[in-house]
Amino acid sequence: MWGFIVTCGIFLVLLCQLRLLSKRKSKSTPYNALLPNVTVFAMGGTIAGCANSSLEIVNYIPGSVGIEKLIEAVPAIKAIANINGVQVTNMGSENLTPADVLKLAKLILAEVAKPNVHGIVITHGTDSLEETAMFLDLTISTAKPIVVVGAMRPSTAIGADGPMNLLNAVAVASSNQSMGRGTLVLLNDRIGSAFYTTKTNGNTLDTFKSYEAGSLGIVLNQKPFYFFSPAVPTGKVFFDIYNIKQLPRVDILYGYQGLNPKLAESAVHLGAKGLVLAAMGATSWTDDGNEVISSLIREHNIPVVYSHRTAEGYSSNSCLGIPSYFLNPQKARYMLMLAISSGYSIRDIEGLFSIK
Ligand code: DAS
Repeated sequence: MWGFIVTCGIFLVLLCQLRLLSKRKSKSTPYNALLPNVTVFAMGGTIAGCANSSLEIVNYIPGSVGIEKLIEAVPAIKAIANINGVQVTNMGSENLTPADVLKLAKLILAEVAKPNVHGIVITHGTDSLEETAMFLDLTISTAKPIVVVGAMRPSTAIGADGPMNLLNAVAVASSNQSMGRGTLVLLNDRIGSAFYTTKTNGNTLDTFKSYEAGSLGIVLNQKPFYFFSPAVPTGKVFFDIYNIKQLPRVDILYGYQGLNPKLAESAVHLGAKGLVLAAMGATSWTDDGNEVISSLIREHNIPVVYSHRTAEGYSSNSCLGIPSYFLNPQKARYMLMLAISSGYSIRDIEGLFSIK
């Protein structure tokens, strides 16, 4: 009798092990040599967010789901590429720092150097997505596709946009048509350049736009369609970050009626090595504000970039400092940080921003 019970027990344990093994096997789909290899770096954000109801799209916890689960939630991905998921951080992107972005860029540089890696996807919160995308566009010199993707609804929501955005991002990163275009931003079926695409709306699915440059293309049924041949923004340069250990502090000051000119002084006293102004109109700053700016430039020889608080527009050279031309403040800031890190003079920085 006891022999029979023990035999059954061993049989049941073996059965569970087999089921578990088969489940585990189904999770890690076998490598397919016919497919491209795409590495997905996960940073967190709404795409990895969870709410306590499928109706909730405002109150949720970003960065709750790991990259493995995000990939498992879209089995169709494995028919497009072999995926290697890397969890770098898992947080709301408002809390990412330049140090996090520098670390990510160095991980990507190492990954794109591998001959068997065809493309890169970065899953990211949308609030500061355009900043990370800009930094990667200025530091990852490769023809391989680099695609930054996010979502405007948490993964638990009805009609969550994350799974389709992730699927499309992998499709874009796997396509030869995406090569030689710099870092790309993909949400809501649209492909935009990292250099010009910005978040225009705090809530809607179609929030990422580049008003002046437009989209580069769209994705339909996991196939990218581009409006132009591969090209990169006029005058775009690359910065070598291999020896950069820490980025300098550069702060952004917002322009408004009666702005406090002393804030610029405080920023410099608190360690800013450069300033970016979100100026009114093209490059308008108050007279008393400009007096402080010009004394800071004189006394500290710091670069001050005049960008614009307007969603669109062109900050030309009719200002005290360095006009940002088409770049918005948050994008101009990373370009200025990299220029300072690379030892650019103020005159070099003027040339960097000017679109010939
Ligand atoms: N949770 C915010 C973020 O991480 C918004 C988002 O991802 O959509 O940026």
